[in-house]
Amino acid sequence: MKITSFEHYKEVYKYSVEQPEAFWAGIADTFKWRKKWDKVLEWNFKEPRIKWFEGAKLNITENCLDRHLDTIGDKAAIIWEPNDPKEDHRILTYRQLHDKVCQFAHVLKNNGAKKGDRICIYMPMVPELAIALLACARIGAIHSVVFGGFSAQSIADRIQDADCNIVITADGSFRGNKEISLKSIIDDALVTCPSVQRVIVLTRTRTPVAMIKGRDVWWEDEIKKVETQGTKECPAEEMDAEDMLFILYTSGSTGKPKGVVHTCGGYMVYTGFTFDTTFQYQPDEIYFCTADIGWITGHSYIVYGPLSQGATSLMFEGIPTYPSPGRLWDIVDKFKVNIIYTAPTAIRSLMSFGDDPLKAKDLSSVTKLGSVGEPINEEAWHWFDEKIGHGRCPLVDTWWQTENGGHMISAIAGVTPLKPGYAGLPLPGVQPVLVDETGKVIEGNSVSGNLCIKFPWPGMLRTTYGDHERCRQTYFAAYPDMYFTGDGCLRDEEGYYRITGRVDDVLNVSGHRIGTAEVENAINMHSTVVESAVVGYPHDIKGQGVYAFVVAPNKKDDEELTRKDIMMTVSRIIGAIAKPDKIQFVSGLPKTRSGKIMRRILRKIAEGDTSNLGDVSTLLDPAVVDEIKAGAL
Ligand code: 6R9
Repeated sequence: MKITSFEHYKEVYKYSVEQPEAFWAGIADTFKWRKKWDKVLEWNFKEPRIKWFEGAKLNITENCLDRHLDTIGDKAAIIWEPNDPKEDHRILTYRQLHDKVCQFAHVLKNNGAKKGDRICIYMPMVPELAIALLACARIGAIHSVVFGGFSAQSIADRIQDADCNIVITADGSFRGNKEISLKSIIDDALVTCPSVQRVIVLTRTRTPVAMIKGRDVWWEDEIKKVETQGTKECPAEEMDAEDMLFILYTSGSTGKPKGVVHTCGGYMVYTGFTFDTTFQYQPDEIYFCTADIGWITGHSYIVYGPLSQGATSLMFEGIPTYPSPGRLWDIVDKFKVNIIYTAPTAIRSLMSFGDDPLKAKDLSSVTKLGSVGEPINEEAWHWFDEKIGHGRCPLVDTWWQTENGGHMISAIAGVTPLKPGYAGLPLPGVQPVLVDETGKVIEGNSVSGNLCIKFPWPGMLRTTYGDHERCRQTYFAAYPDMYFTGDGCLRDEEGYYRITGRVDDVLNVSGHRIGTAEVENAINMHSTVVESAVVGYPHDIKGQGVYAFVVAPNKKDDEELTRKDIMMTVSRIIGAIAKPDKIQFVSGLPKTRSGKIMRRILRKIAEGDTSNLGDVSTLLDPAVVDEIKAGAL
């Protein structure tokens, strides 16, 4: 939706709140439906039960592919830049992408996939990853993408939770100067996953892999079979608006990640609408989102949102600093990128190399900038704005979550005012509220509290896979009739929102959500560890670092080695992304008489702020605090 001015935004926002059903029906009308809805919205946040566009029939891939063929069939849908700049880039037009998705949809069918099946995807950032997602959606199978940085154990947990019958992977992946053997990690995972009947393996790194007879097949061989069959078109499965589109696992305050469920109709409408609105996408623009498809940002803003809007989405296999810290800018220069959407952690990392990597790079094509994943500090905001946007590009700070499906609070590029450090105003249709500890809604401006949303939006999660009660407990039980985000937030004198970070036990490390309980469980698996407590601390590049206090009385003399062993344990159990940055061995943890760990104290110590630890009188053994303070890293 093109919003032309701040005044226009205010009008649209008002209408979207006063007549949400009419507003969203109007947006939904811009999509292609096999059959329109009987009812726009039915909801209660008690159970919760949320249905958007009930009775409507569609297939999201007809919106992302087929409907563009007559108009922009030859436009680039995906531009792919490989990890190694010496390798050729690839361009897939909408027509080519459509054909490849149809072809791979046939591969899935030939391998027994049916509507409603859950399919796990563990792949590098190559176009075939987008093709795999879309092919699942084409036949009505539910994809569950697992980020390439997760361990075999994490993959196994996710496959078992969703009872997947097919895995799509690759021999390996290239990331920077590293080569990761994805298939062998899958092999380890599958030892405990009897539900998996078939593994489809794409060739990427040509590293040797074990191919198990009757279970494993090569992607390329299967494509050849489809070619010999001569089947080209693959009619899209007709889906109900409320049928599941995908599951994506995310961390919360408890140990086990939850499978967030998104559905076909609402998610399509919401990601398409927010992509178009936030970035004010123009038909000839090249849009570059640096996220990985393994996270929600990649799902919504590399694949579904941009493609449903007929955009050109640039996809990058590697990392911003390889082979040099100017790589991202080389890519922007090479493809004359217009819109860059990235994360504060990447900005801070690139900032640390100074201005040299920017020399001789032509960034004049850039018109809009976006940030996502964590609060953006002002220094990073200004650097991005000045050095990359040359002070003439709107920089939108988009706040949202896996559970939200798409942008919730964000400036609209070139339309609503920008405030460094602020996500800004809610997008049309989004109704944020701040509540205090007792659940009372805090009215007015210049206030802060816990951020909730009081009215449904089409992109919101419907359940957590296989455990609806957990969904209710986590998001809808803290405050009656509201969705609780888990974030703290400030609303300034003008009504602009500034997200201050999580108020629960969830860390945000380099924009990745990590539950402290998850990391503690992994650390506690190490044989010499008795117990542990994990907190976050401010980290220059990552935003937050992981600080672990560990009780391991019988550890080996070599503390450094034990630290490494613990790191290795966490890598094996969760993945390298969750490795603690600091491990402090302590003789005991500060606990209350009822046995609760006082994290508040540990957080302060980890932050290096030990001057005022607050009331420690309820502690079982206050002396332990002095010891921990003295040994702080
Ligand atoms: C999209 C995504 C969600 C959590 C969220 C919040 C933090 C994301 C932010 C932001 C401040 C922003 N977060 N965007 N905080 N400003 N622009 O990142 O989803 O991985 O589920 O993380 O990330 O704390 O609750 P997800």
